[in-house]
Amino acid sequence: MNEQLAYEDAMMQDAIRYVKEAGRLIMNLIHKPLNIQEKKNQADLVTEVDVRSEQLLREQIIRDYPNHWILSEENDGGREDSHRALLQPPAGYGWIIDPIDGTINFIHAIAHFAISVGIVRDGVPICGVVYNPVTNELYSARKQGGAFLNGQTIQVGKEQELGQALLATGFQAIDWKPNSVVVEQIGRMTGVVRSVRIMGAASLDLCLVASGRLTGFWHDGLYPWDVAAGMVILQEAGGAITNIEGRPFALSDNTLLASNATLHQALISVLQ
Ligand code: 2AM
Ligand code: CA
Ligand code: CA
Ligand code: CA
Repeated sequence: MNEQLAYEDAMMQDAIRYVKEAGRLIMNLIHKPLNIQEKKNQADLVTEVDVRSEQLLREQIIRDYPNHWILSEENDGGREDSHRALLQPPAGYGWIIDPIDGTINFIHAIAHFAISVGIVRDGVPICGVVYNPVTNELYSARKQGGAFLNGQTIQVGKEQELGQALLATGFQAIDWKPNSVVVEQIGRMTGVVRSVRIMGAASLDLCLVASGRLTGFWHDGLYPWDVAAGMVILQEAGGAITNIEGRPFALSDNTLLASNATLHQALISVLQ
């Protein structure tokens, strides 16, 4: 193993330790009364647990990697340019963190939320770790190193027909409002694919595609911390990820389609 690979492998092992640590914190607090605050609207919520999970992750990274930059939802999400912050990403290594992805599920005690930690080198996501502390499912991947669920190799599904496809989507995260374009897209999918789910945690939804349980996932208006980790896991599992026009997905993109690759073009045709 060359020096850079060994360094990045060590970072990924550290990321796994950090998310497990944050998972323990979340599980210790899950049954306590939650202090819930609205951010931009009634669907944009943050709890004390999100904030404490993020603090714990940031402290560990700053201690072990003081020269790396960090982008995290509760720290940076209020910034006007937070969604576009990665148009010109800083050079070197950076960590992109969602301390609880699926906060609404967490608040409603639905076991579909995760801690998501992506590692970026010169703007390119190279490692991803996504951990669901309730089910104890840990997804991880390093570029060209394969994708894993609790240490076992995972791969995208083999569906070749839209009629066999199970998809997930979610509501536009930025400027959440009723009757968004996704309602119309779901309408077009109905009767074409097997079914459509709205699970509510983008990082995990990408991992469900990576592990072959979902065939595809599309979503508008996500932020870098929703996607940075999951996209590496998906790609390493053989999946495709683009924007809705079919161009390679960038963290600053406003639209996203992830799939088992086989049905990618067919899904773009239905969505466009
Ligand atoms: P979050 O739980 O970390 O906020 C739901 O479809 C997905 O969109 C989740 O991954 C959710 O992440 C994300 N999302 C990001 N910003 C959001 C917002 N303002 N309102 C609702 N969901 C948001
Ligand atoms: Ca949020
Ligand atoms: Ca999120
Ligand atoms: Ca979050």
